[in-house]
Amino acid sequence: MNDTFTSNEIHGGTSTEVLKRSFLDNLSYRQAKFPAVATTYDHYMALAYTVRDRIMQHWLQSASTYYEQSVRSLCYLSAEFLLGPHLGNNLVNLGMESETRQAMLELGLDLDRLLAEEEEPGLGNGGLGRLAACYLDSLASLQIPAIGYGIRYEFGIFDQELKDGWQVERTDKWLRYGNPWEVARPEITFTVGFGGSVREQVDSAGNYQVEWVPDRHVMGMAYDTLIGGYGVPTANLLRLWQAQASESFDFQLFNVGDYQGAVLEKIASENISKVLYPNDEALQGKVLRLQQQYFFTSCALQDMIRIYLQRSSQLGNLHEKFTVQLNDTHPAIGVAELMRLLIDQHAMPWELAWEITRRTFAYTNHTLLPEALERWSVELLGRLLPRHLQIILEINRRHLEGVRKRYPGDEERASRLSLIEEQGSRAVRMAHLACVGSYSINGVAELHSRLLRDEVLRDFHDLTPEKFHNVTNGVTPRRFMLLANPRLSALITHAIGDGWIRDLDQLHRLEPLADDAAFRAEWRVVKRAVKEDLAEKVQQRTGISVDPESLFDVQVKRFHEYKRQHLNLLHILSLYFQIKDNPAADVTPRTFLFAGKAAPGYQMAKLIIKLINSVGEVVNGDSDVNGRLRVAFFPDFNVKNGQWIYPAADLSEQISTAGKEASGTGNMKLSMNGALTIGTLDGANIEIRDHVGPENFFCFGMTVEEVASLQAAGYDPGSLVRDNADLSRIMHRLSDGTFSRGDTELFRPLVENLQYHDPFFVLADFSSYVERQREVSAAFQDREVWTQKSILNVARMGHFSSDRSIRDYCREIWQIDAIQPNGFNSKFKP
Ligand code: GL7
Repeated sequence: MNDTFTSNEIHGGTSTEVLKRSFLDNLSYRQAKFPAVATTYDHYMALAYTVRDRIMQHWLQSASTYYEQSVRSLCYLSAEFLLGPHLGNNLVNLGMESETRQAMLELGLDLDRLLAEEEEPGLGNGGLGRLAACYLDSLASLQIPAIGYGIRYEFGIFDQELKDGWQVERTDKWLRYGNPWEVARPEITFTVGFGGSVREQVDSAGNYQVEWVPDRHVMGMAYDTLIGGYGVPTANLLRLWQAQASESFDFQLFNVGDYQGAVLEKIASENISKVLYPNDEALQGKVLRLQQQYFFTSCALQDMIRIYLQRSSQLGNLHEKFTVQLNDTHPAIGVAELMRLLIDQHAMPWELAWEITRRTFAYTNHTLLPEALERWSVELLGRLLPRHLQIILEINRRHLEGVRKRYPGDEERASRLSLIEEQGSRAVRMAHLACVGSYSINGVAELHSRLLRDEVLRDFHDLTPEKFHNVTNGVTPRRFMLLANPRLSALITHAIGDGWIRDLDQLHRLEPLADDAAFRAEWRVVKRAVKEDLAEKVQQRTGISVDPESLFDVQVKRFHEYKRQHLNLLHILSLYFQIKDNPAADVTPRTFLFAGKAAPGYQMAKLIIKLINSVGEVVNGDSDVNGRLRVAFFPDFNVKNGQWIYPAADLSEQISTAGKEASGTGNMKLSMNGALTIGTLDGANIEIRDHVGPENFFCFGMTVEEVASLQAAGYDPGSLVRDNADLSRIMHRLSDGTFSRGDTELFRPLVENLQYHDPFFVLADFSSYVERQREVSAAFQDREVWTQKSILNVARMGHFSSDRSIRDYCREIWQIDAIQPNGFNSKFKP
């Protein structure tokens, strides 16, 4: 082996020879193993370090350029980053997958086996956290200076197992064997206070001063993960904070001899970054959650100020160098924290601090569900963060003063606009704090932004219409096409070149090929192959064998009643009873694939998972069905498993009640991989349909307006059951033990909920859904036409790249430009 590599080559080269050498060095000197005893995991670690070094070069170059040019940067504050495995993605972004595969091969190793070793960092629940990860990819790929700030949860989203058809949660010990992608930064540590009291005094010069004396301090230590862009020499930082006990506090207790007290205190402090709350779109209102939010937000803001002060001596222009995007209200306490830092720590007058604060933050709302709009009780917030409560009340006083000046006598409006909810026990409305304390407010799809303007945040829209924007979500084509679906990507690149990977609108060039029979045949070969791959996985994970020739009908997402997995089930049951009535009926063979986690405390969602498995047991085993319908639940849906599933879908189920799904992003991942959508006019479905064309999209169900008028008129789901023979039989059979081994109680809560309440209008949309599904079945029989539609879906999905979303944010909101790292010498030309 060549032994004359320079340091630059050892850490940055991408030839097969240099990769082998770097890998072996890392195996020895970082992993401390000699080849004879090294395990597959050691090999994975050595390769991960090898790859990380390559990104490190890009990061050092990017960071020094940002520093020299004192650029304007984005800080993306998010309680969740659902990253997914790094290794494969980094190889793709660095363009070194084939050299790496070859290098491993020459060392007798199989790259795919090493890839399978990685524990994915599941630091998020679902769409919101995964969106943050897609945005990091696009920010780096578009060369936008940015830092992601969040929490280094020791335990991420739980692993899901199934026992007797029920979800069982297992702790996600993702850090157990170490994390080669992060760099610990003990030198970047900040103190965060909690509790205590606020002392007010007038100093000798007559200035009024406020001092917050917390009764507890926690340290936040930085862990950095490098995020490299695709095909560019740019890398940005994801900086996650880990909670640690503060030593000074230890010492106090040790000194008075309370050893045990000190240790307990240490444990309590470190609990802050221990575990991700597994609830998506529902509040628990737990004090630990507020501690997490304040903890990472405070660390992030302190870090921004530290970075800013490296280049400047006064904070008056902070908002020119940094803009902070709040990913939902989870970091909204940052508005009060920045005020506190500027006023109490940097002696700034209120008016100037407020000017800077308001010009620093921008707020994205991600949900309309009332139970997900964060409210913290004034009592709890005041106990944990007394100084912040004081600041929030003062912000509110000034805000309401302005409101009353503008709308004299309109006290109802003032109370609606207040940061404090006064009904019941008093609570701080975090969305209101975010609206008042920011220069921009945006929704995540056109419909969602409209509903924010017209309903949820209507009074704020009246007050400051210029703040409102829409930025429709997007997903990264690097992870969700190139990495997840290499076969389809190769076919596309062969047809139109590889420009689409950075400029997804170029997929339009596939359009004429939809009419090319030979291309359609190749498209089907690819789809068939990825369906075979998935069928094998399904067999391994569930024991259920599925036919790759059947229509793969896929609903993968978190379990929630508004997402209506149970509507999908009702359709399955309708088909099943149709076969039972007439076993010779002509049905299009389908594989119904479900995957997704339910919040551990969400009983109804867990019961729906159980029902899917119970229906699967009966349907899959019924000889009348004879394999024409298969129902499978793929356990532990996460990014890794998603990458298997998205490419193989024929039909994408996006069937939420209109007005409930803010955007959805799985809808984009599936359509980009050639699935046709059956969907409601909800969230981004509407824009997807507009782009791919209504003739290539199966739309059904009530509109937002229709839902609202049905609700207003008085909705009676029971009458729908009585009037529809199909539906009454299904409801009856769900209760008579057919799917519960004779147990007539098991599914009663679900059946009764639908029959007597049906808060998400499942039964109201049932007929329309079943009718559309009939068209889907018919359409799938004509494979040529179906393939044409599949190609047109992909060709017209360019708009839903997260690159487009990030460009929108940069142009309309952040006003940030791309920066080329200077002086770089590698295959990446700056
Ligand atoms: C969500 C929305 O439910 C989802 O529709 C959206 O695509 C996503 C990203 O904007 O944000 N809001 C939310 O609280 N969660 C989401 O996934 C958990």
